[in-house]
Amino acid sequence: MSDTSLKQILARDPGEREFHQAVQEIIETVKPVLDRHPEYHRFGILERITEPERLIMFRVPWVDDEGQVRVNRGYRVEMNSAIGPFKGGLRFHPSVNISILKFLAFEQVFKNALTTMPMGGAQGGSDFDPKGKSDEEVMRFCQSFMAGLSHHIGQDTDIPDGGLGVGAREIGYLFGTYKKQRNEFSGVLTGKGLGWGGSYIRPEATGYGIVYFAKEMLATRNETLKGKTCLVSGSGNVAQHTAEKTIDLGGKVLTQSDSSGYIFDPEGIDKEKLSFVKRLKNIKRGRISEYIDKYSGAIFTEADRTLDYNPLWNHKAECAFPCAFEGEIREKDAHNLINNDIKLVCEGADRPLSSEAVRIFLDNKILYAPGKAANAGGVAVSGLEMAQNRMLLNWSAEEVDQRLKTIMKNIHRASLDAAADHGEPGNYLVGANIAGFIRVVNAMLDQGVV
Ligand code: NDP
Ligand code: 2IT
Repeated sequence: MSDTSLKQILARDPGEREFHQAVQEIIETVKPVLDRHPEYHRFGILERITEPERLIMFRVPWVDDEGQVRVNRGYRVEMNSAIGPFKGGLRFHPSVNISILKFLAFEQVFKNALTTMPMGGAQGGSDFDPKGKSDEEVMRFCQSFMAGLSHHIGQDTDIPDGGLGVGAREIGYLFGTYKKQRNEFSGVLTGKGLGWGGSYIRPEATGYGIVYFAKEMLATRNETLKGKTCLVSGSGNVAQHTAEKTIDLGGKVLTQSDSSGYIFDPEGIDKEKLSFVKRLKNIKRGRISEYIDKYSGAIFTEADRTLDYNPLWNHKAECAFPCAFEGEIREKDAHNLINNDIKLVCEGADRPLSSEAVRIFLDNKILYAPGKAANAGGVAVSGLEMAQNRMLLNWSAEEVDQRLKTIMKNIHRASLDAAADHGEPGNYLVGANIAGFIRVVNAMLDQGVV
């Protein structure tokens, strides 16, 4: 692809910063593949793969507890269905817009391809902020959101799941509305409750998978997580289960955070303390600062958005797992981590590192994994949930966990092999992008210009 056509792709949607960054990264890293395959250019692969197959946008009106009418926006970006029906999460957060969802959906295409399961890529969501809303408000919002979305999805068409701001509670309300509207009990959503079609280990899968991936990375240097100090950001689904599996494997977790700040516990967050965090965030829906009221040895530091670094990443540790939000490790954070002798940086969230931070870790030969490889365990177990729904049965937790371990091992191997094959040994970013890209592109070529 020439620079001119990249410019043309980007110029079509000016201002879509997040999407442009994701496209540019893929195009740069898959260049060795493009050079080997001139037919990709002839069949317009890059022009097609960067254009959503369908983009749905709808009004989401709902009534708050004071009787006021509120209006949010709902979206679903159906990016690519070359290898299977559209599949990917939903995000409810005030920052949600088309650019962010196009970036997430674009990443999802390659992430899902890495699992080798038949799942295309999509992402959706709303600019609704669940924080501070009552359960009833969240329910009314979810019902209206699904009323707008239900006619565009289905178990053979598009299967959403949760994501940032969308957990078990929201999936329950969304599923209830879909079932009522369509008169159909199907596997249209994943992340369902265990008693009504959900899979064991789906809530844990993203975090557990991240740690299984990190374990594989460390093994390439004959190391393990045992005794390693670890910084984990976030305190939601991904952060909690990343911390849990790290503790299981003998690591020492020092931090958790939310949008208001972070806690540092020099003695380590053990299983009991983590149960407190889970209750605090999942049931009480409280703030992470409340941790220090219970565990006085820990310190809380309030978030300061005027800083160009995050002090969470300035503690000495061997492993870093950013599991909260995009762009949370910037250039200065990367330097701070390296000055503190970091060994491994494994992305739990979707693109939590700035491009500069990625470059710094790669230049310094730090073990670095991109989210699309490391956090693919979540969507992989969603795929297993779909398989179980089709068979009308439930595998045991042990069976799902075993399959998850194998999938993460395979993604790790495929990323390393693709990196080595294309002259970048040990570069998981290049390897994951190429391995995912090749699978999707081969399917697109087989299916003609559609
Ligand atoms: P949750 O909503 O469960 O948790 C999100 C966490 O991030 C919360 O602790 C939240 O704090 C914190 N957070 C939100 N915004 C900011 C911010 N601006 N600065 C700092 N912290 C912030 O979401 P998940 O754990 O599910 O998702 C986390 C990341 O992982 C996202 O990037 C998501 O796309 C990605 N992901 C999720 C998967 C899943 O299966 N759930 C699968 C793969 C990727 P607060 O409580 O204050 O809002
Ligand atoms: O970003 C992600 O991979 C998810 N939010 C999970 C998607 C899914 O369909 O399980």
